[in-house]
Amino acid sequence: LKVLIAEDDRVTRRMLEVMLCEWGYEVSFACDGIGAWQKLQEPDAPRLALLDWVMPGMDGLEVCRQIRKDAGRPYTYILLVTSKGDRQHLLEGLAAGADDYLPKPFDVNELRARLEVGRRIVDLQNQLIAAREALREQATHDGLTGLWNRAAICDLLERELSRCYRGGGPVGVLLADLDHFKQINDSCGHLAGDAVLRQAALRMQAALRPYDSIGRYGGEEFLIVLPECDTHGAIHAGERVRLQLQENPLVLLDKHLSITVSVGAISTSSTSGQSVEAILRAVDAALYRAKNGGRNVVAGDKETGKQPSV
Ligand code: GH3
Ligand code: MG
Ligand code: MG
Ligand code: MG
Repeated sequence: LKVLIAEDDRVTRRMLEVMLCEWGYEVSFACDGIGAWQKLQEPDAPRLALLDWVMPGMDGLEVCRQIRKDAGRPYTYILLVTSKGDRQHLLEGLAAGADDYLPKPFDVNELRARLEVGRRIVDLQNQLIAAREALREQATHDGLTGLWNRAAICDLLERELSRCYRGGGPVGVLLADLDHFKQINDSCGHLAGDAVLRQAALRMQAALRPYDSIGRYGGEEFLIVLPECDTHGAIHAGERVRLQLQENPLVLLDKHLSITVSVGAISTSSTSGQSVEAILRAVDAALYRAKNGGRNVVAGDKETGKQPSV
């Protein structure tokens, strides 16, 4: 664990360095408050800080206050180490945002024990951050394919649409549905079906541009949002998705398995000012036409007509 030692006295700094290194901490230094403040704002800053109170420039108390103002960052555990040992100063230090307070001269074992307390708090917060990230991932991603889930891709579509209607470029929308997928489940089993879904999802994602988004809209249906994409571009992107599957058979238990996809492809450039619901209805209708057109087909808007590709 990284620890910042902010101490203007060279001898004390050196003494702390030797001890902390021996206890297994990775040490960095500041000789004054401003240096400490800067070090604690760096991207991979120490999460544990030993601050002296009296330092030139900015004192330890001011450093505490500044750090506590910055609520967006991971928590920094601060141990104030100072010759101001009376109760009044202790209260002032804690009020400024210090977590703990150790008067000089200090007992070496006490310093070590108090640093361990700080380490526990930092570890605890790391666990909380990891749990929060895992929850966020679960809330927005599909567990099977790792793509955006339905709620997340619909949110994304809504954001893109409002950007578009505020004067941005058109948004293309694809709805891709695997053809005769039920047969795979029926003949190879549900687990094999899951594996096919995962592989098909990766294939489709690979056919898109980095700033396009794909989510699992339903069982074997995928919604794709294409920023800055007109009707022609949407059909073109749909073709890329379709060909990606047609030309790269999936591998299942060492056997090749051909699977195709039907795609509805529309864009706001031909359906302006519509709600998310209307856009979803339009792309669903286009998908329906693709299925009726024989499957393994991309179909566009009613206005642009069916665009059979095989
Ligand atoms: P079509 O070409 O008309 O789209 O035919 P289809 O068989 O693909 O479509 P249908 O809607 O009849 O069947 C979809 C199947 O997808 C039925 C359902 O059991 C299966 N399915 C949905 N979600 C999952 C899943 O998470 N895993 C697996 N293995 N199968 C799923
Ligand atoms: Mg299907
Ligand atoms: Mg179906
Ligand atoms: Mg379906």
